[in-house]
Amino acid sequence: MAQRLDVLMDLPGNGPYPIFAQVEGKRARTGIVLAASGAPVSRLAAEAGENAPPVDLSLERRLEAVTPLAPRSPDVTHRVILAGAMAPYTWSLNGEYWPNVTPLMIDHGQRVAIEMVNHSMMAHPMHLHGHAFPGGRDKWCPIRRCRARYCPGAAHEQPHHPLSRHPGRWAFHCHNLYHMMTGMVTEVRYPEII
Ligand SMILES: [Cu+2]
Repeated sequence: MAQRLDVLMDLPGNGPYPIFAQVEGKRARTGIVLAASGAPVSRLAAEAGENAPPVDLSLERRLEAVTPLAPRSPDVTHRVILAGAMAPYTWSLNGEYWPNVTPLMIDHGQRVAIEMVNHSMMAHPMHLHGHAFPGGRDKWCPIRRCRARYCPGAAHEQPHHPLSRHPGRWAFHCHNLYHMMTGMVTEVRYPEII
């Protein structure tokens, strides 16, 4: 949920090449068909043959940047604990619930690492407004994306390095809106913004 990838690829021939997105744990799917003009496109089933497996980080683990994306080590690191449960149905960042939160302060021009540790049993597609996660120099998430998914029970920490260059007050929240509505929102703030 709430993931987006920008992908550039070369396709041989005229197609068609169906690109599906399948619902986690279900057969339902949607998608697009890439095909050259005039190429035959046949009708495709609305459901896949099998349920999609649980989403994990196995794809991210296979990805590797051709060249390092982060030009330097982070200047500052913020750690964010993702927590919550089904009963009571509340979800928090660093034990805080919006709007009673402590902003993550960053300075203009800094390279910032946000280490997210998921202490809950749910995945959380974390979304930072106004910035991108270009990834680090290591294999973790070396792709440019605007959201980062954090899977349940993740003991690992994944550093991301959004470059701070857009002064303001920016929402940083779980993109499962039903989590966000219970308070799973914090703020990334530049000091010049009062
Ligand atoms: Cu969430």
